[in-house]
Amino acid sequence: MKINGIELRRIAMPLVAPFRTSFGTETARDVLLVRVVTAGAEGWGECVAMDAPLYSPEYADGAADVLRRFLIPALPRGDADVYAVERALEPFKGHRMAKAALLTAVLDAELRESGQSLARYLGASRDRVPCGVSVGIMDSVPELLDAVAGYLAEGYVRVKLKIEPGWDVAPVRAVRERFGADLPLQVDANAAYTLVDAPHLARLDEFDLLLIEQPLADDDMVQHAELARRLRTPVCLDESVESAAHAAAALTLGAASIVNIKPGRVGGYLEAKRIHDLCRAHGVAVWCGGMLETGIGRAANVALAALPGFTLPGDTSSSRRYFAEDVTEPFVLEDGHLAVPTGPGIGVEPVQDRLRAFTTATEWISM
Ligand code: OSB
Ligand code: MG
Repeated sequence: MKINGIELRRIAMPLVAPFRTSFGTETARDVLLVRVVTAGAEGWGECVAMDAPLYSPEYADGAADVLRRFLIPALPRGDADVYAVERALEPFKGHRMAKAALLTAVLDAELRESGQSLARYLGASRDRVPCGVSVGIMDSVPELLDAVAGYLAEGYVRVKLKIEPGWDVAPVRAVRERFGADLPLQVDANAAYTLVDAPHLARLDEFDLLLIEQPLADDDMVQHAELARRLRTPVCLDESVESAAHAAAALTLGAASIVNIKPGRVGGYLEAKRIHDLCRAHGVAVWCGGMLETGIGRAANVALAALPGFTLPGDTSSSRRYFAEDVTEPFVLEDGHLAVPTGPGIGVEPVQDRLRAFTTATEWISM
């Protein structure tokens, strides 16, 4: 496959409601899209970097910069497949979200040329995936209970509560009391605690949570292992795992007994699959995280979540949980599940007039 050119496009997508985490409040997604044009197809990738470096060091403007300055100029000239492109990007440290967007667009184009779906290419074993919902920090517990009740009425099969110091035991207790012991429930701290908080976090043990996600800082792998020994709630890592090597270290150290896989965070779907394979071989459950993606990123995540090792519901919610209008045809929850796209590549395209309406900037780079 020969790449003729690449478009970097920015779209502004208002969220249906503010999404608050321990690191900040999002009211809109400022998304960088990558479109790779080949002789026979075009492929899409969504960069999950947010507009500020609060979840991780990457941010949308930075991702666009590293793409145009280093990653796109390093692409192989002439015939190349996604593995060759991945190798060409390897010398550049970090910037995994930028690399993931470019690699996904390349892979999408490659699969569209050959007529194969991403799900089939990755080795999906299911045609629909069970969906959880990630619920932000609210101003009050009654507000939270209303939000959770609404999501459960829509059919979500698992609830994740965002927590931070001052918003942890009380909201979890309230949700357990109102919705019962059978609700699959988990929490995500986005690195808001330190090991000193271990006795406090152990107070969550009585609520039989599926897991606690990223309680400590991104680079506190050893301390996560220590914390895991002090909690009954299983520890799951998100921010700390940027590669299969990190996942291997986490499993060896006992820093995680469950892994959240976000393809953007780990540098794309090839690396995401490697983490899945590693964890599966060790009998460690994985699930597919989310970064408030549009339908473009969501389509690819749903394909990944259909792999056999994804044994816990993901943060792969319906389009309407995020956006009044998505840039693709919306993903709609049916009986708590999303259908895995079956068309070539990621299996969805932007709807042209919506794409135009959301676009704030475009840039074309010829090869
Ligand atoms: O930590 O999983 C996270 C959203 C943005 C950044 C980080 C995270 C999240 C979510 C929402 O939890 C997941 C989603 O619904 O896309
Ligand atoms: Mg998380």
